[in-house]
Amino acid sequence: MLKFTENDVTPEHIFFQRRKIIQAMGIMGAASLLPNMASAAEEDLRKALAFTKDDNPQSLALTPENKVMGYNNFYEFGVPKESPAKYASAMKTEPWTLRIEGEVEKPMTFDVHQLMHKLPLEERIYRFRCVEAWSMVIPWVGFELNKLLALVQPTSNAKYVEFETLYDPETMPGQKNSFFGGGLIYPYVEGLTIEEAMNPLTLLSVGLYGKTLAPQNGAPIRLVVPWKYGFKNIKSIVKITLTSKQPRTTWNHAAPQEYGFYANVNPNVDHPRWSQASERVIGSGGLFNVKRQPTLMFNGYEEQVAHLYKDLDLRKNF
Ligand SMILES: Nc1nc2c(c(=O)[nH]1)N[C@H]1C(S)=C(S)[C@@H](COP(=O)(O)O)O[C@H]1N2
Ligand SMILES: [Mo]
Repeated sequence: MLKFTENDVTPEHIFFQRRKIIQAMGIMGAASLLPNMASAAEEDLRKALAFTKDDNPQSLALTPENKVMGYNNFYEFGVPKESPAKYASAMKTEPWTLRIEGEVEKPMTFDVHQLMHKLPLEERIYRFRCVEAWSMVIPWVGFELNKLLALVQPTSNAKYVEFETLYDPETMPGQKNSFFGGGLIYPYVEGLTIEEAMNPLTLLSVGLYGKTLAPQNGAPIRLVVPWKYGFKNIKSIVKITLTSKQPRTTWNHAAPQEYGFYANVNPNVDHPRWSQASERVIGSGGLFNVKRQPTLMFNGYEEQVAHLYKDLDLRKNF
């Protein structure tokens, strides 16, 4: 997103086709730089979860699981869309603790695997819209963030919620090598207002397609805010801090004129370098006819979230 990379302009069908050709030729590409990290990547070590099903009342067409797990942004594991699936299995996701502190009555440290059994899990089938103008529909499994925040009891000074990804350059090559990591500053950080964090749509996800998250999707726990651009959906979270001031966020810091704090999906406010009026539907069509569809205001969640922004100029606060 920061640099105008090939990924910004490669349509998915070309991407998947090219990957097949590269695989067929037996060329490892960048993997040869990291010989011991690629081998376990194809194995599915995900565990089945117990959860309440989403009836999918709008009959959203799900993005195929292999696309959800094979076309990713997780710059800690490289910028190309296929890199996270290759390298993220090096990340140690067990044990995993999640620390919650700051403007709360009861700062706590949770063992995430215990947490997954403590809070009832539900499936949420949500539209997902990346700022790069592609979209998916993903059956997440998780719990509402507000349920977790209730346990730590935010104080009246809590106006924002800050999230932080694991920092471990030994297993996250993008944190060690700035070129590999897309030039971002790590750890990756994100933030929401307290009202956004408390909204019932806002999910902490621990799974998708009925199983625990694959590392490339942000195992063991990541944020899902379906009315915002994908980069707000921070992965592999180790710390949540409630604050009185608006936190710094990774993409806003990298390119403030292109990526705002709010990052609400909005077809009427274009990215400086491309239109946001429509989107490419990942996994749709055949090789040469990937479907484009109009982008919806707040990604289709206007009814649930528009009230949060009634006093805000969405053009200025993009
Ligand atoms: N830590 C971290 N979280 C991240 C990113 C990242 O590079 N690092 N990329 C973001 C972007 S740009 C998108 S579109 C989504 C992609 O999530 P997915 O790969 O599970 O579809 O993750 C978001 N969360
Ligand atoms: Mo994204």
